[in-house]
Amino acid sequence: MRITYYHFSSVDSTNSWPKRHKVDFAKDTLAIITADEQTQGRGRHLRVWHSPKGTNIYLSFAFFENTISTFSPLFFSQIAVLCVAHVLKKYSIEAQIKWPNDLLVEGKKIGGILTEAEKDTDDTATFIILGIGLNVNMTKDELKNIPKAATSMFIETGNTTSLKTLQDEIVKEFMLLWEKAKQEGVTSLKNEWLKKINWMLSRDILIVDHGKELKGKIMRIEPDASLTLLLEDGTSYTARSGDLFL
Ligand code: BT5
Repeated sequence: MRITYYHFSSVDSTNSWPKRHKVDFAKDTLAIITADEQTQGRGRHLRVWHSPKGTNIYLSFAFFENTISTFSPLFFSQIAVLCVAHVLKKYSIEAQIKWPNDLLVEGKKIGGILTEAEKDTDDTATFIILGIGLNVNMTKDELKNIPKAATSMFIETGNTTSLKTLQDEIVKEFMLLWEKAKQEGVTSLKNEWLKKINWMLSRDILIVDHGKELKGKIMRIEPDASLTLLLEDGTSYTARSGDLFL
């Protein structure tokens, strides 16, 4: 697959930019969009992703995947989160995955994945955008602007990290995992994802799914990332998306 890089010193969002330029992308090309800052960095459900200049990774992979592919957008999201976890490990940072795809270090968020997918007009391909936000050199003071507990590689290791090196490592690892999935199938990657998320089993949680608030204990998390809760009234509920509060 050909790779085309787009780098911006400033962009609204590395996910929004490829969405606007979708028609310009070739079907056999992987576009990698990076930026020094995002002026409208987004989390899920249009939440703000804090994206100060020159201090963090803001990177999106954008590509077309044939609709008959066995790799779903959600599976790519699992690859993306594992990829970042592997790269963090090279810097001696042990990250946990919080459902569905947050990266935490001891309960504090260090990164997140925003996965978006649009069917092509002729319905033969899906345009997938995987946005990775990773806090790299953010200081304690800068992290104070984030409403929830957050951390950065700098806070965890005491060292500043080259953004360029880190970006190259993320791209390399992502390509490696994608190739592995093509060669060996999805099972081992999904199992690794499950292993990294299994710490959440039996936890009492609250999920907000499509506006509904559900309290219960996590009974199962499946390889396809669906999560089953045992609710307080004894019934069960399976969620495929939503916000989870521990
Ligand atoms: C996510 O959303 O965790 C997905 C974040 C994806 C960001 C990347 S950056 C490159 C690409 N371009 C974009 O525009 N987005 C992607 P969510 O699970 O909804 O979490 C959002 C919540 O995380 C916010 O409501 C804050 O509480 C918190 N937050 C915001 N900025 C943060 C940061 N820099 N570090 C840690 N937590 C943050």
